[in-house]
Amino acid sequence: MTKMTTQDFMKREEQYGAHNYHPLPVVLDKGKGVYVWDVEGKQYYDFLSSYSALNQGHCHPELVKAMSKQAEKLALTSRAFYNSVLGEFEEYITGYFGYDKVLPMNTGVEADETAIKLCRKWAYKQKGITENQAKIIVCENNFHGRTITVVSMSTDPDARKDYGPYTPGFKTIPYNDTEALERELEDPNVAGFLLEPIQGEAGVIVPDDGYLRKAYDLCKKHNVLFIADEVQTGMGRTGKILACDHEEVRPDILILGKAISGGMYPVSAVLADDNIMLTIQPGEHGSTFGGNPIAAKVAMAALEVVKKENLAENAEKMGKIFREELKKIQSDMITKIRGKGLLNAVVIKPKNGKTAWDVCVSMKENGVLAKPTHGDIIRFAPPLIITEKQLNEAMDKIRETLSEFN
Ligand code: IF1
Repeated sequence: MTKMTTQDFMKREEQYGAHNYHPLPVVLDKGKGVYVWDVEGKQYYDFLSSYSALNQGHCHPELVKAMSKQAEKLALTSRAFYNSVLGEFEEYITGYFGYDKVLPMNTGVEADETAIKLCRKWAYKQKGITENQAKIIVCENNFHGRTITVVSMSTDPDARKDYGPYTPGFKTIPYNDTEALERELEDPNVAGFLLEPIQGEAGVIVPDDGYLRKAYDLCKKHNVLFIADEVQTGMGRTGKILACDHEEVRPDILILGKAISGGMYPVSAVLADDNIMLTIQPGEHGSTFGGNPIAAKVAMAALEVVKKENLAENAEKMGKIFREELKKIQSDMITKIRGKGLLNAVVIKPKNGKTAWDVCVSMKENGVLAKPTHGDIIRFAPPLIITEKQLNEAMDKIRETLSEFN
């Protein structure tokens, strides 16, 4: 049996897998901490962290242990029965974030869908909006996942084209624009405002200081729920446990995913207080795997690691160094640098026909993995455990890569 090459692995996926992604030409085989290795044994710095699901790093020993231990004991019960782990997780995570209750799901988009359902239930049963008239305000260039309802809120043609008919009940306003929000809030049928505290997929769009606080206050003034999607920005990524913490905003509905499990297992969650959460009664929402024992144990371990290893503080410190070092790079391809904590992005101007994609392929050759979004933006999001020494070494590789295009 001859050893398979990188090409062999890629060809096989091409042949048998749907073509809903265009991956960078690298085949990963192993991960540990901030590093991944490909099938040819080459080592890379992972500067994507699976879109910020791996804040704790690849295969964190605490998470592997939590997962394997529970997997040998009880993996799944469904919610038809109680189990000995779910309540422990519910008590832990509601205490961690300071909410009355949690509704556990699996993927980020399921948590967004759950938040939309909760918001609508609250609209009809608490706010008194007429049935089927509830509206939720979202922002242009949002990304909240890929189900039909969630892409119905999207303004990105790639995310929504040819998926109609779309779910009604959403109003779109520009991001980082509280006047536009205030105008929309005049409509008494508005039930919620759903946003990312920093827009990830749009290219790490950081709103003005005070935007979250002002938007929250406007929602409260109009009895509208402020719903924060912290699937990508949460778990320490932006230098605080939650991005909303930078402005001491406490969302009415908090949406978590990705790094809530440290990338070890699909776990997501929606947190809210009783007046919102109890609008859903038994039999009105659910999920086969939502809140399963493995998810519960892994999530508790992942949340613990964020605090025990001071990941938010490290993200704040390393993010500052990273942006400072990026700014020193002499390259006319870099037109913008932006971000918060270790969620950063660089806007790349094409040069001699070379684009952000070519920069990412060259960075891969030099041992750093990152991927462009929307063609010209490279997102840099390493695991939050990265040390200054590792950051500097990765920085040297990024610097070297850009100098190749000069
Ligand atoms: C892809 C990026 C995209 C998210 C926010 C909910 C979800 C996501 C703020 C849904 C998921 C992932 C999905 C993945 C690439 C990545 C992503 F923004 F992170 F870069 F696509 F926009 N809310 N983001 O970022 O969570 O259902 O995927 O668990 O779909 O290509 P999910």
